Amino acid sequence: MADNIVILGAGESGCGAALLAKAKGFKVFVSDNGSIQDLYKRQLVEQDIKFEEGVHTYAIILQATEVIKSPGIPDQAEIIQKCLKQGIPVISELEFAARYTKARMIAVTGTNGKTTTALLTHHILKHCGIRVGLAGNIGHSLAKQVINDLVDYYVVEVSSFQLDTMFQFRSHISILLNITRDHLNRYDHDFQKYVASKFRITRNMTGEDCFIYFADDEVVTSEMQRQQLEAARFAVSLARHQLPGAFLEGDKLHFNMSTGSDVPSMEIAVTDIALPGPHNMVNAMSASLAALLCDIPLHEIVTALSSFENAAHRLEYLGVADGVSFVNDSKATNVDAVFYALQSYEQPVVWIAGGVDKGNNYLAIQDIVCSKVKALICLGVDNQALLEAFGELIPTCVEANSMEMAVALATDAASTGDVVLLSPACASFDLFENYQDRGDQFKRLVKNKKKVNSSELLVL
Ligand code: UMA
Repeated sequence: MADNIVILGAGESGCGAALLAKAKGFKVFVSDNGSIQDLYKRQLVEQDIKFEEGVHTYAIILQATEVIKSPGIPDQAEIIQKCLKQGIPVISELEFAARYTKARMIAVTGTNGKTTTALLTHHILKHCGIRVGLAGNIGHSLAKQVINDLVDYYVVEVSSFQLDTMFQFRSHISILLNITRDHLNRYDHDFQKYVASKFRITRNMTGEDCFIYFADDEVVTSEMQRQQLEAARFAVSLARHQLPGAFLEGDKLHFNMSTGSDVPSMEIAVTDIALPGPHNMVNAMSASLAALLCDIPLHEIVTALSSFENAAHRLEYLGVADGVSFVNDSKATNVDAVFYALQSYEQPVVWIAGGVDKGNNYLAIQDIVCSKVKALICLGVDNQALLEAFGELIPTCVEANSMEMAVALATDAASTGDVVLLSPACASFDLFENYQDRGDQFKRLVKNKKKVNSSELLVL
């Protein structure tokens, strides 16, 4: 076993890994080439863990018997390449943490929807009295939780960055929601490499484990044909009935846990689910299948689904002002997320979009934009790509260079019954600190809108 652990990056994952490594008696050194947040610095000092910041001292790092890398550090980083060249294993915090728990793992990945699905799965299990932790990309270190290890299950949201350095990690239930183009700068702009990264979620699964996947995603299903999957498969579909699995038909979700078509399906009404849009039906079916596989009775799942509150900035309903609904979807930083958002509304949409374009292909959402969007407010420093894609197609296209201006223009463009949707398709770093800041500014402005009758606003 490795005895000299070096941790690269002292954010949530690195700090958690350091605390666990220390608790397990390893010699630990943490190196961060930026500045370490006070919160994390305090935790390291309290546990007497040695660290450096503002630099990676190669002479110390290359003494490691094992390196735990934060997901934000790319494999191509010089320090990682040097470690690998010297034969030092480089693993993720999740890989390290999983060695020290006997709890069952429910791992959730996908390009979009993984946070909602992880939250939903965790909510259902918790609602039913199961001892369950929530960890991973969602923002909570798994390693930190494993120190006391007080639960029987962990729901772990896993990003491709984390999967890339996971080798022995075995999940008992894996959920793969979808795979679309994202983060390709970390994958040599090779989509297949990103697909392979996502499929690492099935690595080490045995015949006793269960793989829940979105069967309508052709990227997922064609890769499944190339992979040797031991785990039992559960299909989720909006279009077809496949056994075993879940599918949407009319206003009901149907669940069949066996391959026998003579067994009547279990049903949940769409109206029992506190989330809008077909993509959320996929999330709800996936989370419910995971819960059924944990032997949770259907009626308990229904109660939990109806009481679920999603995280902020994800199709977050802000309420109605002057007959117009406002929705904050600031987390939508790619075109697929916008597609899902637009799919969720029947009413005409005033769409606020824009920011730092990560190479978006707007053609992919042209049809749905044309059918739903009556006005586009381009919010960004450089709105060229959006204007080129939609300038000729949408009746009203205007530019804004602040959230204040965007909300004012959107309000002017909207009529009673419309939805004003902030769903940017872009990163936020041109005008905002991050997507949370962008969403919070939007929420604040909607709340403060002078013409708003404040009693009409539901959540702010
Ligand atoms: N750093 C170095 N050397 C480098 C580069 C960075 O030391 O060469 C340091 C930075 O100075 C910083 C630290 O590494 O202090 C940051 O590491 P990190 O970015 O991995 O941050 P963590 O706080 O550990 O957060 C990570 C995930 N971050 C990323 O994947 C970029 C968090 O996901 C996750 O919540 C957390 O671990 C706990 O598991 C965030 C994310 O943006 C939310 N994820 C991406 C996404 O959802 O699209 C994948």
